[in-house]
Amino acid sequence: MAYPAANFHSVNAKEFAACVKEGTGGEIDIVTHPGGSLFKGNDIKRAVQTGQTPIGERLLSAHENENPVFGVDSVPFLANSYDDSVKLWNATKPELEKVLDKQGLVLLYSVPWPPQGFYFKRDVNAVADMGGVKVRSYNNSTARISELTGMAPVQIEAAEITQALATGVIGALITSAVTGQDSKAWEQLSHFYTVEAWMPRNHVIANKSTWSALPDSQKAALKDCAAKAEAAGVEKSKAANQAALEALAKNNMKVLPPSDALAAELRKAGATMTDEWVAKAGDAGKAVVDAYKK
Ligand code: PCA
Repeated sequence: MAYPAANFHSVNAKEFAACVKEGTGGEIDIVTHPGGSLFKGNDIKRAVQTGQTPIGERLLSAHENENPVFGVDSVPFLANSYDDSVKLWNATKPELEKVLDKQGLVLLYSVPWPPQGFYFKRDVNAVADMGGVKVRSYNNSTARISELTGMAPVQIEAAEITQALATGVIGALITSAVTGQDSKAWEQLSHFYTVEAWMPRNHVIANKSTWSALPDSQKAALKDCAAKAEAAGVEKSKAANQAALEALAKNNMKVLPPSDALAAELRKAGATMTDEWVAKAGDAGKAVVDAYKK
């Protein structure tokens, strides 16, 4: 796992592991390694595919280059509330499971991050104020919206944000209140704009060969614990978001919505990105969005 031990995704995964241990009478004992300590975020998917580790948690939108469906959760303003995130997820799941299966992966559960906002060192009231700022990116959408707003995206693991801010490698973030809190964003940044651009998801995925070799009773226990973790994860995400917004404010950050002018400019960039995504995602992508909008 790529995120810190106290992060709600990591806590949820630990509870999932405990559930699996109990449900299999101790036969499956999953040990979680948070903070990218076993594999860094960007290496986790490959490590699970190749069987270097049987199970892992990954933000699949970071692999949108492999298949556009991985990026559907990060299409700007498509699903930026918890209800819509769950709805989009239910519409996406059948297609995503197919894509993962072809890659030798089995989906266990998925949990959304809180809505994504923008962190800066100063007031930003329009896209013109962002020009030239080096901003940390974690997937295609963060990189593309940065380009469209004149910023310079730099791909950095979540575990390295604090250091990258301190050394001036980056001067802005696009992420949740939670990751801002996890990274002590207030040490270098002063403003959090609650843009609510999208809600990317972490997915817990297993190696297909490992999975296939399990007896049905163990598969059932894993599925049952996964369903529980998916439901609990949404609630944990909501609670963590509230707590993080409070923590940012308590550490003297300005937490505020974007100005109307900025919001309109970001919507425009979002519309461009939506067109780009629809064009590359083809019929499979259209089917997912149609199912979501039904
Ligand atoms: N935190 C993760 C992904 C989205 C989020 O809120 C990160 O910044 O890496």
